[in-house]
Amino acid sequence: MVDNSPTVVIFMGSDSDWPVMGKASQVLDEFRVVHLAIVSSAHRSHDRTVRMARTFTRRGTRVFIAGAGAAAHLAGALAAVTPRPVIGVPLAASPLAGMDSLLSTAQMPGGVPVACTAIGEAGAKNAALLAVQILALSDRRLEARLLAYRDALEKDVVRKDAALQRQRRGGSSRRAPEGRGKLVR
Ligand code: RP5
Repeated sequence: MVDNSPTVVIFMGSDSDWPVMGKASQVLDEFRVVHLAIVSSAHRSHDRTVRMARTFTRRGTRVFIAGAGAAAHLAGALAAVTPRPVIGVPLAASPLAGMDSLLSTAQMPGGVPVACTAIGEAGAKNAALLAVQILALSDRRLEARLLAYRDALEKDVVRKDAALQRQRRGGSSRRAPEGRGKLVR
């Protein structure tokens, strides 16, 4: 969903980050959260990034998500100029495979926090879910969608476990699962 006063803005340091950060956008779409995705670097277009963060803050954006790789200062640069929560997603974009961006995103000095998720796709997805959780604090309908999502996650695990148990019984309902421990649902 695209809007001039988006509830969430996803910043990316480069268009090369989109294949991963698109997962965050997909989650926000699923939860019907109005958002924008923008390419703007903390280093290559610093002034523009700061200007945009200030403009979106003024327009009412509630949460910022920042995905960047290598020396990932994007989330920190946003957090420096907005009082709104900033969630950083470290990306694997250099020979250090994301360890560089993980540390440069997470290791903020005291006083200017950034919430930091896992490296890569799981982190992008979780950044969006965390944003939804923050928004759900003051939105009961969003909270209901979140609870339904969690419920679906659990059902999926139960379904997968049931399939595993069927497979291990080899079709017989009387044989116990083999292996070191019995799997319990
Ligand atoms: C970071 O450098 C970007 O966030 C990206 O992850 C990485 C590489 O950028 P490109 O060289 O692909 O533009 O600033």
